[in-house]
Amino acid sequence: MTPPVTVAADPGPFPLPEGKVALLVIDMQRDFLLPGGFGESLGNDVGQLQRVVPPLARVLAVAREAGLLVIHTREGHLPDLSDCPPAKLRRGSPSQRIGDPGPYGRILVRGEFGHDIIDELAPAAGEPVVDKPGKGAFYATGLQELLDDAGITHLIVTGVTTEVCVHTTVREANDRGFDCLVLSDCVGSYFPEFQRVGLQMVSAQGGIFGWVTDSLSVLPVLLPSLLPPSAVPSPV
Ligand code: TIU
Repeated sequence: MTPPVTVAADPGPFPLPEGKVALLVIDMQRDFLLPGGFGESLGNDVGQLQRVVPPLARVLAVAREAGLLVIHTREGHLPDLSDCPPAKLRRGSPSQRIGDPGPYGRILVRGEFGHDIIDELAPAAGEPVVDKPGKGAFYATGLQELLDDAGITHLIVTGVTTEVCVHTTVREANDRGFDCLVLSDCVGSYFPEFQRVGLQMVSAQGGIFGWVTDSLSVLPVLLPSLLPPSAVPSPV
């Protein structure tokens, strides 16, 4: 059996075993990325998240071409908010709360325009979209079963925000035995400091709950045809 290909990462090479790797795209929703949405109502600079879109769109295209399972997630709630804990509803002092009417429909409510994924990263036909009421993608969802049924053991993790839903999901995945590779330029935070430290937290202590690399490192491994000709081993 040939060993799996690996991606250079921090703190060490991350294996991509054939047929066992999925791309997870976390919460790339209008409510978090567009001006006027939930993210901005919390007082955040949504421009900080926009920079994730071009590299993530490239990774998404290559992952599809390479035949990886692509899974999208969306944070949000039922229209009656029965799945939203009162503590989450009350939290902070946003100008608009979950369920309030906003420029893109009711904020973080399933079925509303703002709850859906941005056009640039729209799920392709057949790609699972996991709706989650929490920050982590495993809590109160079918993600674990979906991954187990597909034989997935390794996750390439992207999306927003680095220190909230990406961190929570990677920690949940790690506790469930999945190996996670976070792509630094394909995850985003409203706070540059949290982005930097959040990524360090993942791979510190010998990869305490994951690995970190960037899209330029992973793309040619996913699709060897993207390697420059000089890097392709010549046949013997
Ligand atoms: N506020 C913030 O940074 N994030 C969230 O509320 N949700 C996600 O990270 N998706």
